[in-house]
Amino acid sequence: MSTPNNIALRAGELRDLLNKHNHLYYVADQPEVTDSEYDRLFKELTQIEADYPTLLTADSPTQRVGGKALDKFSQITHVLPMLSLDNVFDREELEAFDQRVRDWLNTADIQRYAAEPKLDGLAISLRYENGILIHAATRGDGEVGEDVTTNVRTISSVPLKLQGEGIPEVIEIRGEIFMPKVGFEALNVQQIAEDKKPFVNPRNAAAGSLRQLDSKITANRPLAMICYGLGEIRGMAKPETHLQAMQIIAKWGCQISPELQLVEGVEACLAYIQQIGERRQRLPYDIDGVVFKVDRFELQQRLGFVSRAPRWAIAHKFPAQQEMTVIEDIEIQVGRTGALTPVARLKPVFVGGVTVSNATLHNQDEIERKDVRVGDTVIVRRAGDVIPEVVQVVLSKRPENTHAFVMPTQCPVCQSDVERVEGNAVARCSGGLYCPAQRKEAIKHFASRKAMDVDGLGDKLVEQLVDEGLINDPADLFQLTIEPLSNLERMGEKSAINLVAALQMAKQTKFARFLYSLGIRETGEATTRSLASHFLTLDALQQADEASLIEIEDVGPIVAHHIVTFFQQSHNQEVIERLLDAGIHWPEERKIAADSALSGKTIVLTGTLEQMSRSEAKEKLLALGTKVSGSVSKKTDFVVAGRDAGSKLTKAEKLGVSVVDEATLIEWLK
Ligand code: D41
Repeated sequence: MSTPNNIALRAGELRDLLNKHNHLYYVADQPEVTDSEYDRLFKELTQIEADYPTLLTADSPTQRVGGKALDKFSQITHVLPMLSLDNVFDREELEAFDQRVRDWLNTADIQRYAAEPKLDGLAISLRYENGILIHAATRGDGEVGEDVTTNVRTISSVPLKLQGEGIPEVIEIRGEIFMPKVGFEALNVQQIAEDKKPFVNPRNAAAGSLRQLDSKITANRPLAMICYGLGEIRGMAKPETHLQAMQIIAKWGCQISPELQLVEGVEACLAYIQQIGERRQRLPYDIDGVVFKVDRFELQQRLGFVSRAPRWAIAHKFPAQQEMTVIEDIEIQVGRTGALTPVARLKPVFVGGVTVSNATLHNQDEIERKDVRVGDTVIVRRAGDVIPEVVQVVLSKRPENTHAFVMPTQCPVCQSDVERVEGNAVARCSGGLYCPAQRKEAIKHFASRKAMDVDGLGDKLVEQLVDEGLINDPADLFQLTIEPLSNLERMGEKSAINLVAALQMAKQTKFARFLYSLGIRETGEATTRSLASHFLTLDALQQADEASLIEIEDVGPIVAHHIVTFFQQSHNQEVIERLLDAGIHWPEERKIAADSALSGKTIVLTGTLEQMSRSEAKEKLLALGTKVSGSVSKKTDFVVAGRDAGSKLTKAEKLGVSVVDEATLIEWLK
């Protein structure tokens, strides 16, 4: 049956009207119709869509009520990674950030920043194609997030369709989903009335609401979104500044921060922090700091990012919050590398929005310095998402008969000797992988999200698997079968099947992730990524010596030593072999820009560059596949000589090495 034209037209008209009123009500805060008028239009559209299902579209406001419940969220790979933000906590660190920006750009000019409060919620990316919201994804690990589209569609301040002029073919709009304070209070009143557990803070409530598989539940939660950035853009010229970009998306109907403002120079940044700090309690949402972004996109582009955090943005967090409580016990945790960490068990206390019952005491030196004892009343501090720590003991409240704490000389888990290297604060269990605690931590790390990302294999389950003797190392995971798994406590056949399937899925990975998952000491995400893109294959890396490892970005002698030692150990070799035999694989790594004309050339930068800093030039040259060296030799292909170049230029001329000027360098980089 074909749909009458006039009805299709009316449906379109109703959608546009309802979307407009929705925006006026939730984003602009200037309603033009009464609630009952809105409801009447809404009912009319619902009826049309029920009668003519082909007229139902993705941007229909009727889709805001939630849809069918999901089994699980599927994954979405971000076309452009969602970056993270570095933090600073005081004036000095903020000045250092501003200085780094200016050094990199090689300018003395006062920098202009876009400033806004840092909302305490969840980062989300919205993808609009021809103005229609196609999907919404969580940040996840920055590369891959979860598809929460049906849930996000229920959020009133998220436009289902962008309105107005110049809407591009594709645009990704990024922002924070949060729960306003008022909504949070109301939700908790309701939770308590329904005999359900209240949420600890608005952030948890927002996260819990967004991760509902049943979007009908999300639809009833008071969530909102404020946009702060862009991802992929197609079919539109990128605006020149962040502020312009935000003004454009605001015109299309997106909510942007009402506090968004330009500030010039560090003093103005500090004044902004002060101003927002004073109004913090009265803002309708929780914030945990202020974000500053270099306003000009061209400069953002030049600044680039280091291991997922842009050089052009910074979060200034508000000072940590502190509370007083009592230490009930001090326990020792054994980490992945055997490090023993004393942890204070606290009388639970509410600090900075969450209840804290543990705080790290770091190590023996720290305990001695602060003289922390069981029974002491202490001040606990929690800054942002950092692990809570004990700041100081309130000596006037110390009870009688307390004892100074001493670190054990035997590992509390495996009884191996505890070793402490001269000059190193960390005490370590010498048991290595004999120690069940270290084994457990190694496997947890292996399965964790940034590593092999085994869905459903959480910390508790790893502990259970090791305790039950089902696994001893990461490679054992891939030998697990459904039968023994389903017999575990709190595990059914369905979860067992899911786990085996998730392990199967995890076998397809990336080289850098695989390296990260091995848990080589002191090698984090950034280092393993550099290792992967430098060595390209596992064989090449395993054969590398310390001298060649030190050549790599952010690898120093200590890390190089850890890497070599790791691959020398026969136990590690054996586990790696079994992992590969189990079918772990990754796509071949490719050298970046292997085909550029400069690829493989050795270049030396000398003298002062006018248009950029040497660090910026170096990074860009490296990206073209060149080697950038610090000294001139016969092997040097080019010397780039800036102003006042000295001995390196003389040497180049003596050796007959080609010398180019900054203008040529800029040509190359284009
Ligand atoms: O309000 C926020 N939480 C906020 C987060 C913000 N106002 N701006 C942000 N800007 C960025 C960049 C600079 C990467 C576009 C952010 C975040 N990122 C962010 N949130 C979570 C991870 C990163």
